[in-house]
Amino acid sequence: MGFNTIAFDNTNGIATIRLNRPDSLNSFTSEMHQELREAMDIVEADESVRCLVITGTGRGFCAGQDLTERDPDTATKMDLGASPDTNYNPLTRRLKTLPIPVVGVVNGVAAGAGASLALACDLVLAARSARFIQAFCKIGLIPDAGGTWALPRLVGHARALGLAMLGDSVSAEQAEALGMIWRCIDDSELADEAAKLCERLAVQPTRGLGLIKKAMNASMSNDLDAQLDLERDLQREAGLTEDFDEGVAAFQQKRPPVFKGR
Ligand code: T3D
Repeated sequence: MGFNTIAFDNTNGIATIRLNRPDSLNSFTSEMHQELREAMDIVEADESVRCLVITGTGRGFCAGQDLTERDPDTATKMDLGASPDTNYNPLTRRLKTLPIPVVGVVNGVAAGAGASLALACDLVLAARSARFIQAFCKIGLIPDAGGTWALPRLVGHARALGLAMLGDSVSAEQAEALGMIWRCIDDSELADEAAKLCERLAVQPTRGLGLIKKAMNASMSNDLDAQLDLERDLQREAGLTEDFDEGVAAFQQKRPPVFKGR
């Protein structure tokens, strides 16, 4: 695939987007956003993809917006609302609504919108040496790309405010303890553990996992009645999948199920 700022792979039901600007810790440029849109188009159009991985090359996961694309001296102020509108928000929305599991493999520092990108993933594995930094406050900005939505929901209001207002570095171990990520893994084991996790996810009942994701995300804003109604509707949908039939048949026949993601 002819990308300059990312690497894209699609093998055995697992698509991988690797941010690939290691010299600037994989910070986001306009070009990278364009390439991410193209990669997401491929993922969304390909029904054989049953798990998406987002990771980074080198010692960083992603250091947020590439600040060399911003001019502090410009007399005409840039509209910084346009950047989320065009680039960050669509990406976050696409990751949150993608009906397959999205695994963030945080290989190194995740700062600013890079931290928000990690938190927009469904399951996050981080190398023990990785760090999460809400760097926005250090340059007078606010957490974007869904950061102010994800953080309080993951770690609670008080911690979210502390992290966002101070911009302190949170180790992967602390992130796991805070409930910000799924697991912190020794650096030397990250690639293997991530591969194992994704291989496992890619043979699960994909449509069921997509519906679980939809229900969990909706629960963030639904009241109990609305959520119960949604569970009913999604269960109805899950019950119509081939994988549900296969799961029940395999249970009754005392054999391992073979799910096709349909
Ligand atoms: O503008 C909009 O579109 C609005 C939306 C904004 C969303 C945002 O993400 S705002 C937040 C932007 N990000 C930051 O403020 C983080 C800036 N980076 C850092 O604070 C540090 O680099 C880190 C804490 C992430 C890592 O520190 P460290 O010491 O491990 O590495 P380093 O030496 O600072 O960085 C290594 C290289 O990457 C360095 O380049 P050099 O000197 O070797 O040529 C550094 O300049 C470059 N780099 C790191 N982050 C960025 C970057 N280059 C451009 N933009 C970056 N964000």
